[in-house]
Amino acid sequence: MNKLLTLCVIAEPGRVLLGMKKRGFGAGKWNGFGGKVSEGESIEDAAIREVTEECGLVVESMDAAGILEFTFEGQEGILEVHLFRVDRWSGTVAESEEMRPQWFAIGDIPYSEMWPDDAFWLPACLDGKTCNGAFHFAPDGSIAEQTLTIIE
Ligand code: 6U4
Repeated sequence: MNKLLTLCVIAEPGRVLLGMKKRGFGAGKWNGFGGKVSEGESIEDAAIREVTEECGLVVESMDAAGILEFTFEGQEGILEVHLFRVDRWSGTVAESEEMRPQWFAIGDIPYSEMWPDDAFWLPACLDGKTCNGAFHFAPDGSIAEQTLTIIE
């Protein structure tokens, strides 16, 4: 069975909020905000909950921006990551136990310190497009195979 996760891209014209993951899966990488969907929770509710837990902001408006599937050589299971674009929020950005948030200008996104798939879909996502894709990772962390469909 697929593991359901969320990933929120919090952006306003010219800049995007990323978090440095401090622990667990993907530690040491800049990433959007999200995590596992809990039992009985809707995917949208999970996305909104994770944003507040990880960076302190309260989502006021977001839209679904596609689904990305991640698989890993030699490992069972598929991570099914539901992508959301957050364009309105309230509250103030706060560091959490899990994430150190920081704003980046769109031209300064630190792709070399992010999951390697991000360089393929994040620019399109920031342009308001829908990204549906599948990325298969080799044991060294590189992308062995990929498909990506970008919908205007
Ligand atoms: P715990 O530690 O159980 O509280 P939780 O926050 O529920 O963790 P976590 O941190 O495992 O879940 O979620 C992983 C996050 O990383 C999700 O937002 C999805 C995201 N993610 C996973 N693979 C990714 C990839 N290849 N590219 C990417 N984000 C990815 O940009």
